[in-house]
Amino acid sequence: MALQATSLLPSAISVCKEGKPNACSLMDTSLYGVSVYNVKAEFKPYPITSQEFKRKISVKPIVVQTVTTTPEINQAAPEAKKTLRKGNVIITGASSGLGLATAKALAETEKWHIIMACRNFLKAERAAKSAGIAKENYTIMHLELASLDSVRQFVDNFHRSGRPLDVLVCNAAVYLPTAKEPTFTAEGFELSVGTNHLGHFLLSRLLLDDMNKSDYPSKRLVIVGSITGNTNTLAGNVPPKANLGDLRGLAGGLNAINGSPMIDGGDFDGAKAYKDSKVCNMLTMQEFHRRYHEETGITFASLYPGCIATTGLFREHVPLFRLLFPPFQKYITKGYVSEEEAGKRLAQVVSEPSLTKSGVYWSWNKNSASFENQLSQEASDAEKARKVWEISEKLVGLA
Ligand code: NDP
Ligand code: PMR
Repeated sequence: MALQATSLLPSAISVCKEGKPNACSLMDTSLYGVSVYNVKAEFKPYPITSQEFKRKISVKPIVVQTVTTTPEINQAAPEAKKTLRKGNVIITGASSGLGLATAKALAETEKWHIIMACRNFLKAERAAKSAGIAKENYTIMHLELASLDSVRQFVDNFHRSGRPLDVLVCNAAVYLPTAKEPTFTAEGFELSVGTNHLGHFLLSRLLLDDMNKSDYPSKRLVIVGSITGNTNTLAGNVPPKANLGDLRGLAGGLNAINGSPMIDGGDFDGAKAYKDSKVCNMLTMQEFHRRYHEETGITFASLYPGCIATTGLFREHVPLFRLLFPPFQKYITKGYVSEEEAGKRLAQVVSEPSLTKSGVYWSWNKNSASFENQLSQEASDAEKARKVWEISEKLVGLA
């Protein structure tokens, strides 16, 4: 978590005092020789429980404070204009699993600079090192998606870095299948939908204009979806099934005080909340496409990368599940894919010249060839997508 990471940072990084933004200094620093953009979060790490949330809502807003480095600008010199500059891609949750594997795959091409947007700075740094990503190919920037203040702070820090933005990959996610009670983001949204959907919704809305302004030949916004949110598949029919209902819980703010922590207004179910969040991810991608593709030329895409049964996504699951899930997927469903292979798939959606079609949900067949997949009825419901968009923009303070 941010607190853990920042408390271990070198003393060269100054720490701001709460409520005293002027006490924050802008200074040049590095960790292990890599440029870092670090946000010091003074608040309690997320998630927060129902009781803590009830106490919190009467308290003053959370202040996220920042320490940044001198921007590392990577714009091509005018005389070098003819050579395609390196693309800049932000990947959320690049500290493990699919995000890390994608960062590695893109870095290996030497054509991309990866901004690893992560909540745990040291974990991200260790992950990048152990994946062998060369230090000139990545920058770590702090992002806690379970806090909208942190999302805004991340965007400010990114702007201060002076980099153009060419591709944004919304990849980070939490899955809480064994939780008995809901936990909440800083603003009091149920944690899975708050992190996986609302955090990314605000992030991508705030960064859309950056992609629009980029001079890169192919600008893309990729939001990672999943088969388990699609009830037109066997995997999507394993209970509890995704179902956003009439969105009454979302409209009520997804907290247990005004109503329900679930989008459909039902009782809390962690596995369903995750699947619902993935439906929101896929609907959001399509709504972006409808609203902005023609105007901006940005490619909006989602994907199911395959069942990457070994990732940290299942960390909260019971040990027996973690033991049996990989062989079950490898030998029974045959849906298993390694982190490396899944990373290559997502890297294709980021950079392959043949995958520029917008509004598509990509999947791969047994020979690892990509194809445009069919979303479930709910995950392709345009009216629902519009409503999710409109409610979400109110919840994140954009409307
Ligand atoms: P991992 O748990 O390995 O990766 C998730 C990443 O998200 C981690 O880097 C994690 O950070 C980060 N993260 C979680 N919460 C936050 C937060 N509040 N703020 C910032 N970052 C956060 O899982 P996967 O690699 O499997 O998942 C990546 C994506 O792939 C997800 O969108 C998931 O839904 C999707 N997916 C996964 C499948 C699978 O089979 N594994 C199948 C289909 C889709 P940290 O390292 O600090 O915990
Ligand atoms: Mg599933 C082709 C069959 C298939 C595929 C591709 C997946 C993917 N799963 C399949 C089938 C089944 N699963 C069947 C028949 C069962 C009942 C035994 C089953 C069960 C199951 C569980 C309990 N599967 C799961 C879980 C989880 O907790 C995972 C989950 O839902 O996470 C949200 C999961 C998954 N199965 C998948 C994939 C990709 C996941 C996890 C990740 C995700 O969707 O993001």
